[in-house]
Amino acid sequence: MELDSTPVVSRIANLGMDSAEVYVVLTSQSALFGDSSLVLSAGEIRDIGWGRYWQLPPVSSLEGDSLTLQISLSYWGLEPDPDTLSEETTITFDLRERTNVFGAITGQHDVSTVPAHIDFYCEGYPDSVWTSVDISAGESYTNGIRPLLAGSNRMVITTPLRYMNEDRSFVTIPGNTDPFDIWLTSSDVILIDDDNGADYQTYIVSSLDQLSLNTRVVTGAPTAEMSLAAVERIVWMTGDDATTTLTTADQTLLTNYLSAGGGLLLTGQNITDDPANEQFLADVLHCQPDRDDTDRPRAYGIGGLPPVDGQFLLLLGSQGAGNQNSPSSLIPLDGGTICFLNDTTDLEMCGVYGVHGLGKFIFLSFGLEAASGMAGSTSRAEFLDIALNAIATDVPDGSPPIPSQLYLEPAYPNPFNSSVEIVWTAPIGALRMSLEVYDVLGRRVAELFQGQSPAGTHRVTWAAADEHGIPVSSGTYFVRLHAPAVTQVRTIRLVR
Ligand SMILES: [Ca+2]
Ligand SMILES: [Ca+2]
Ligand SMILES: [Ca+2]
Repeated sequence: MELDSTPVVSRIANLGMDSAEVYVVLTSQSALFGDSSLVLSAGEIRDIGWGRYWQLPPVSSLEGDSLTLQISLSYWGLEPDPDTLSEETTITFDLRERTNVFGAITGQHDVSTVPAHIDFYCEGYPDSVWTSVDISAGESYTNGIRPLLAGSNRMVITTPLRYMNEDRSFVTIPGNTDPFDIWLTSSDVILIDDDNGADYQTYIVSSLDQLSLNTRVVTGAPTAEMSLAAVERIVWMTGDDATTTLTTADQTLLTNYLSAGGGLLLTGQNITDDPANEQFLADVLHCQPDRDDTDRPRAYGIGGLPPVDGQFLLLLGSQGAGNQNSPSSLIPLDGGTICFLNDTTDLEMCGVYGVHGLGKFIFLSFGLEAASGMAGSTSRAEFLDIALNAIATDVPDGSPPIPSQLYLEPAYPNPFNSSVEIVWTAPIGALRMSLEVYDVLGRRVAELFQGQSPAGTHRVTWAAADEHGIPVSSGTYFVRLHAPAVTQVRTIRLVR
């Protein structure tokens, strides 16, 4: 019996001037071996199993353009043949092959590059960061120190709060330098999920989603490093937390944010109850504490006031968080205008709005997450729509118009059974581009388009066959649109 003569694929991962990290992966499983694993040796013996990477000891003293390794493969068979089989395999690496990415990250607020942190995850290492980079304004990046493995990789981009974070899959091709140019989407609203670990933010998120707003959720209070500069609107919720609603650092951050022209909707049933918040409430939100628990789960918007006119929030019911054990009341001070009462006859007040510096705020001494929208009351989404418009300010952001861009649409259907439609749009002005399909090992499977794309929307169907017309097997593939300074990838899955 003989071993499959080509059971290994190998990769150079970290190629320095005189050393290299070499990875080997077993990929072609002969029926002969069933579920068993091979043992692979190059100085040491390691059981690596099918489809898994194995890192050889670092190779040093590289010379020339190639590196040749002798690898012996051994198999201890139990079935059908109990004998040990072995075979020598030679792998030659082209040391000129390395996989790099470079690029820039821009967003509509900034003419220059956006400062962003990128974590790269490599195929075979989906759970640990392969390499990271911080891209500062005006810089691009080439990861020459730790090239990525060729294959299906992923980049997670953490951006300033004014943008949405991004999580993208992309394909790197051995020997290529792959460009990325990422255009970030602005966040419409920042939700500060400061409910001390509870899940009440889900009620607010679902309502913001109904309004089709790009919501960036920050878990816990923002750190000093998270720049609120040019963030237009914040919803800050403290849930039923009673001990750490707003820290001194939070108060400073909110004060500076409002002074600079931000818009704030602050909501929480115990914010006024903490004596540590009293000075902040008086100086910035123009109110003072009243009772810590009114026992009235309702809020009536005062007629004629733009932020709340005619609204009635019911803080009971299964469509809300059901967490209002202690809605508080407050008393407005100079500069604060009352906007919510918790009863139609009583005059206990539970909402105030006003300005501080250049900014606008609405403060609710109850939890908006509990507003259920039931029994004819105003829904959370309706209230948020009105409130967020009321606190919107004109933050100057110098936005240039969004340029027309090449765009690869999500594939449909996906997963697909026999064929999939790929759609892209191209801006005015002929662009030379390619549209190709790659497998998870980074091998090109099919070319769908090559040349100058006319402006407009274009469609092409891929019938799940390779360049020789031979059907490809089930699995994950990547559609890659590539043009100067543009690379976009869509993941598709073939299920036969
Ligand atoms: Ca939470
Ligand atoms: Ca807090
Ligand atoms: Ca309270």
